Amino acid sequence: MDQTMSTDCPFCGIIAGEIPGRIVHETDTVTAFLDANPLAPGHTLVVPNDHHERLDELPEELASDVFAALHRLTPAIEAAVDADATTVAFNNGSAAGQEVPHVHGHVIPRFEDDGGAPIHVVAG
Ligand code: D5M
Repeated sequence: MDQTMSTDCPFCGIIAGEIPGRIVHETDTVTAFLDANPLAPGHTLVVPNDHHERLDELPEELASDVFAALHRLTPAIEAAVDADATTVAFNNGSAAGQEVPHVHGHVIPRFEDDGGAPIHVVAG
């Protein structure tokens, strides 16, 4: 795969196979892997393979690929953990809680009995 990498980015390392990651889906442009600090079982991150820090820095076609992966994966993740719904969110910039500077969509399974409260997607 031809990947635009940033050397000190953990997500680039996972995509390149240099850092262990629990990858659940990959294409030439997008990879999905389990979050190391899950807010619910099945919490998954969907990332473009090329390193870009913020959503608006993605070429439009790559943004479409990320959304297409979210579209495909969200029901599959719900089914895998028997969830009733999902919270799908991007922290876009450090002031929004983005800790890893590589665009990533969180897919967080939600359950009828989890209270339905809004989730603040910040690493802890
Ligand atoms: O969320 C960053 C998320 O990335 C946070 O939920 C932990 C997760 N994380 C950090 N490092 C790893 C590795 N190496 N594998 C899997 N998941 C990881 P943010 O939106 O930036 O606050």
